[in-house]
Amino acid sequence: MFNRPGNRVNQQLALLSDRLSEENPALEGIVDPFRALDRVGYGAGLLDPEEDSYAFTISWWPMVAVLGTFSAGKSTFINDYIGKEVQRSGSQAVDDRFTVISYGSSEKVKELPGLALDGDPRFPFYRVSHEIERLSDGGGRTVDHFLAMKTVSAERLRGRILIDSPGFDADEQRATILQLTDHIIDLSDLVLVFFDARHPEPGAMRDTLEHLVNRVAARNDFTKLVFVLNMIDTTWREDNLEEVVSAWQRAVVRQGNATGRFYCVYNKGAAVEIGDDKVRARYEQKASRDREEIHAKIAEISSSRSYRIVGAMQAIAESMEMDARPALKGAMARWRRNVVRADVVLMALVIALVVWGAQALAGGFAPWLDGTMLEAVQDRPVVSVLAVVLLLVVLGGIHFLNRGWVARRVARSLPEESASGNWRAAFRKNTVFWRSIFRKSPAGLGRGSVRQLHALRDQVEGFVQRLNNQFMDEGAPASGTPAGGAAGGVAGAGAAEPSTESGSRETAGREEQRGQG
Ligand SMILES: Nc1nc2c(ncn2[C@@H]2O[C@H](COP(=O)(O)OP(=O)(O)OP(=O)(O)O)[C@@H](O)[C@H]2O)c(=O)[nH]1
Ligand SMILES: [Mg+2]
Repeated sequence: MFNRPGNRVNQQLALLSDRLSEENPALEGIVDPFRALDRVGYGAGLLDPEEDSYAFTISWWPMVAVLGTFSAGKSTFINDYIGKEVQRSGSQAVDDRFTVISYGSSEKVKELPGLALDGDPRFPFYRVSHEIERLSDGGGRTVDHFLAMKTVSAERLRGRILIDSPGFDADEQRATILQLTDHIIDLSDLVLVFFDARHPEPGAMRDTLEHLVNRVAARNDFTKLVFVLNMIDTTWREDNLEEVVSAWQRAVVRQGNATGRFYCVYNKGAAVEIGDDKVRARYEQKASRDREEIHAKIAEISSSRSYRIVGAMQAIAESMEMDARPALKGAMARWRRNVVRADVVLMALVIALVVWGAQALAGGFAPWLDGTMLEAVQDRPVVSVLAVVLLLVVLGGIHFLNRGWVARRVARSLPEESASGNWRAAFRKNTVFWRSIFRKSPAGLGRGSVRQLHALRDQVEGFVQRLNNQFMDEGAPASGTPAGGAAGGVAGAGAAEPSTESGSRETAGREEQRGQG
């Protein structure tokens, strides 16, 4: 009602705002334009104010997933990157679930159950538990079996999420883990696939290659794939790094991926002692150069994600005006045409029936024409009025039944989920019984709303400027290089954001709301 979000939605947006001010201040102010966009969506019936916000259809925090074979040093790499012992590491298989690591204000690592992720629209795991329950191989497993969350105060976690994963082994893995892996690859901006230089032969990494490499290759997402051969220190005695690397690259390429980047690194703290000074210098140089490039890639995704959020907001506003509005108008026209047609046919039938009944009652048309029946009618005013009222009720009833039938048929052709929201619910809002079938403009999407959408899009332009300034000011400090692809981020604005599992958007309104503003 009144185009305001429900309490829960309101709180979640406030939370989002808070987190942005802490981690990505350049984007903090964009929550208000999102709220304004939501108001138009609520008014049009495209969004359910109790459940939805356009802000929830976006993954706000860029995500880096670290996947790969068992004990390949994934957790060690993550700890080193963050600069804190966030994850346990060990020579045995350690991780059996995905750990989502994000920024928190506490210096100590805080562990939260996976459920914490599920209810939080800041994360791309929002509402993932329904999905997990559906997928999980019986036994009533919950989201906590598959996902954990850790937060800690670390500069490199500001404004981004890292995901550590269990070692990849398709045979062993439950279907749910595999599905989650797919989900995570979909949502991630960058996927680091770790391999172990101790076992670079194709057999040892078969599952990883088949599942991870193939899957991503099949989705044309190559650019976000980074292949990392870790623990190269272990090859120092043979000093055959080139051989190991090329065998590994061949195996990856054979799996259908020739476009991902390849890096070779090792972790100094965990490495074996490299006994030869020359070899050590060479290895160190290679590893530190590659490590820096990986870190730069991680830094880059934050800026491009920021641009994509701004772009997504513009894309939503545009889709409301250019897609939803014309589609609703078209649906309303079809509804109107078919209701009128059905009305004419059915009402003609009823009237024909009445005429036939009248002449049958009088024994032909003559008594009606010469006035004898009219006198008889005038003698019985109550009955006559009742008859007329009855006729009107029947005709009215037919009209409203037609409206309902036709509306249901037309509604079925409209999607419930789209970038601009639930078109079906928005259409239903236009067909409630008190709205005339002759209205042309969709409820809540009149000229006033369109002007508002334009104003919002203009306002968002300002954010692009602000982001440019921010990333230019930042240069390439701890957080890395500014986005080379910044402009590309904006240009790619139309590209659909991976949407979170948004629940069904049921019809929002019985309230008629014209374009507010
Ligand atoms: N030689 C060497 N050992 C490493 C390196 N990185 C990690 N290790 C060791 O390898 C073992 C496994 O490391 P983890 O970081 O736990 O590996 P992981 O990929 O997270 O393992 P899972 O979570 O069990 O799949 C640990 O004993 C680490 O100390 C490296 O660069 N060189
Ligand atoms: Mg691990």
